[in-house]
Amino acid sequence: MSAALKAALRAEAEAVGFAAMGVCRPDAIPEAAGRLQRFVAAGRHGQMRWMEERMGWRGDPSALWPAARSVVMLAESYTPEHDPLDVLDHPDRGALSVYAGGRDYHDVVKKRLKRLGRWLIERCPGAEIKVFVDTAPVMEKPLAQAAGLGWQGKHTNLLGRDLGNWVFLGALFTTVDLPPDAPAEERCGSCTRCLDVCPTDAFPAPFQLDARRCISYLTIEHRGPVDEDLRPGLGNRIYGCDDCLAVCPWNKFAVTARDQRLAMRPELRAPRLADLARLDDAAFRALFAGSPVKRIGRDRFVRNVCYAIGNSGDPSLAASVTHLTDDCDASVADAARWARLRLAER
Ligand code: B12
Ligand code: SF4
Ligand code: SF4
Repeated sequence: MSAALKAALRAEAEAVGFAAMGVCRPDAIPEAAGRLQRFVAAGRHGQMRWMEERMGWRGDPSALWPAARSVVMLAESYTPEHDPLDVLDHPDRGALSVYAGGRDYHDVVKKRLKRLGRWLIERCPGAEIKVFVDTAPVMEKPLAQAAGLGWQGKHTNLLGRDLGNWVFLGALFTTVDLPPDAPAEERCGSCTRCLDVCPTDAFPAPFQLDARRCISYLTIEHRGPVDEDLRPGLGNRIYGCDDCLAVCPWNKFAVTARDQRLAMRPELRAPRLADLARLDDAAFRALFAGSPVKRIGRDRFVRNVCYAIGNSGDPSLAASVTHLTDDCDASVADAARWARLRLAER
């Protein structure tokens, strides 16, 4: 175990652009497996059936890769320069979540992790590494807390005293034995801002989320029509949701994003819903090339745009969904008909 190696690794992590680094042991999150099991048993993962697979690995990093000796957790800041909630006051515009307005963080963070991993291997011949961002069966938030980066707030995301909550997480597992950091303590105190602001009441209790009610899940992960009861709560949010993140008081101290590729493209800050309703497959792919939005495909995206138009309260927008009422995609057609009906009711 080398404290000097860890200090040099931390300096390198900062040099390649990460906002923070911490280390924990692979067995540092013994409570996570049970919490994950309860989350899945209660059905809170909705259609994300992949969460039911490889639960043993997800809940226990030492089962995922028994040779790993250390888990290095990294945070990449994407703190926005604008107030992401401003667009909610413009119902003829679509609100895209900040993380989706720039380059896909999966690519950006993974490249950085690989660079850091190569640095470590060069200094420790024979060492092995594996890097993970988001999609692997790894519980990144409890690991980041165990590695001292910050704590899981009542909104369930990781936040830190100097980091705020606008951070992506990445993990570097390694066979190198590095001294662990002390886990971070929870500092939400009596604050409940994130719980109170949630438009769809997605928190059954502090620190717990029912993904089935979360707009991020409904607009990104959920296939098929969204329950009619939940559609009004979406407002004009057409990809993800930032409300619970944006109100957190710890963001006052947040480090700013260093990688401008993650900054929101100006044309995606408040795009006109009427323009988005016209996107065909090719235009959708051209607009969202390199962005995480492309992952959901034109149909789910336009379905979300129709819900937002239905929620706009602006009857002049009804004409922009007329051509979609007989769309090849059944969810788009259903959403367009719903939007017209809702606007006509006004
Ligand atoms: C599935 C998933 C989702 C789902 C479910 C989210 C969720 N909270 O579980 C949906 C689609 C809704 C989602 C949404 C978002 N996501 Co997401 N998502 C994930 C993913 C792939 C897995 C998370 C997971 O394991 N959930 C299962 C539950 C059981 O885990 P958990 O939230 O950690 O649950 C803990 C609490 O419930 C807690 N707990 C339970 N009871 C109690 C009681 C007490 C007292 C305490 C202290 C704790 C506690 O213990 C559990 C285990 O630690 C991770 C990437 C990864 N591989 O980890 C990204 C990740 C969590 N997502 C991320 C982001 C950015 C988002 C969004 C902000 C995107 C957006 N703007 O729309 C939203 C935020 C919504 C929210 N309020 O959480 C980032 C979060 C970064 C951060 N700072 O934490 C991650 C880490 C991806 C990444 N690599 O950066 N996401
Ligand atoms: S992301 Fe939005 S819908 Fe989901 S929990 Fe946070 S405020 Fe609620
Ligand atoms: S808004 Fe308040 S309760 Fe929610 S995560 Fe931030 S400090 Fe914690």
